[in-house]
Amino acid sequence: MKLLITGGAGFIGSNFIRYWLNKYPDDKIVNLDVLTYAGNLENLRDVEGNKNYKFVKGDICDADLVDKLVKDIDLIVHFAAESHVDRSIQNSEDFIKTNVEGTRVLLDAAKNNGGIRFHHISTDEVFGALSLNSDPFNENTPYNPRSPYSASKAASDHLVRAYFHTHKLPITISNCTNNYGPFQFPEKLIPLFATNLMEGKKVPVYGEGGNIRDWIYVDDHNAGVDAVVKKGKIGETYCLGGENEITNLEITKNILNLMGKGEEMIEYVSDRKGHDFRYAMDITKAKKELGWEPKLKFEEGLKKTVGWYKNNEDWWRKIKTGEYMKYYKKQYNENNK
Ligand code: NAD
Ligand code: TDX
Repeated sequence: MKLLITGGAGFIGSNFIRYWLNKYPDDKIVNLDVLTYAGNLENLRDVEGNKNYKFVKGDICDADLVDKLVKDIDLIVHFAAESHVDRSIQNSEDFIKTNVEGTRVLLDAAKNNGGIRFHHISTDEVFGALSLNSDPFNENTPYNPRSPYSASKAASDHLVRAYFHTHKLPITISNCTNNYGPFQFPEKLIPLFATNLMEGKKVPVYGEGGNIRDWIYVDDHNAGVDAVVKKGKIGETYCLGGENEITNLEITKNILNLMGKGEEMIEYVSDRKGHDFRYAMDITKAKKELGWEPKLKFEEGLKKTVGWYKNNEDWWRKIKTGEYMKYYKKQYNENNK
């Protein structure tokens, strides 16, 4: 099987490529990534020599390029997105371009080339925000996105379903909760806090730190996507999650603990605008229909992840100083001479 992975140089996409090539070593992967600030080829250094792996630098909004690339593809797994809520609050333009228009371009290429199997990676945030006592989201929860990021992801989910109903495109969608693990860009809570502490900086907790997220280890998410792709019903959506709700303040204390630091390193800062209070996912459908469930306990996963950031200072320091942008442009040009 030959797969087109979009956004494979980012956090989840790069972990997914590694996961897939390990599990299905005979499959071929083309990774299409434009290398925004979040795309980093160092995330894939260990697979770049694999004969079944090919990187293409390009934009998912480039219809001609995408149309050419999908010609001999059996499965598209679409990760590429602008993914950071805070950035979408500052400026939503790229979120609409990549998340909505980019998804439209990919869907048209899949449709115009014989109806290629298409899996769309989405998020729990499309469902809105929960209060403390409400039931977790499930596949039937009405959409109610509240940030420009989640609104753009919701729009893309609707488009994907529309291509199924209108054009019979063989699609599936997975909506997952907050991922954590190696190679996550240090703007997101867990890597930002771990790396700040290694730099001797404080950790900025928004508001009072009472907001709740459901965290899943990235390879548990990837196993879920694998299960949907192999066993999911065409046209269906599957909710994936870690069954692991925790407040931001509890996570912060866990990270401080793992780093041997005290609570004086917490800095309470202004709250995120429109900050969703709680996300949680009911994953009964994925468990029953796919036989999938998250495996790694959060305590263990967090320890492993913080340990990874401790052991990979070179990776995140180059990102935090901006050096990685120069380095990777140079490396890319050299590889493609
Ligand atoms: P990320 O920001 O780490 O990576 C995104 C990747 O997409 C980068 O490599 C970037 O260069 C690439 N990209 C962006 N715009 C592009 C374009 N126009 N053309 C080609 N490539 C482009 O994101 P992530 O955290 O790995 O998230 C991946 C996907 O999973 C996204 O669709 C996101 O919405 C979804 N998701 C993320 C989480 C999470 O907790 N991180 C949870 C649920 C769903
Ligand atoms: O500095 C911070 N301080 C803080 O208190 C940051 C960066 C975050 N937070 C809070 C905001 C959230 O309640 O921590 C929580 C997690 O924040 P993020 O790591 O930015 O993730 P979140 O906004 O929950 O969105 C993530 O999960 C769903 C991903 O970034 C999305 O791409 C995914 O769809």
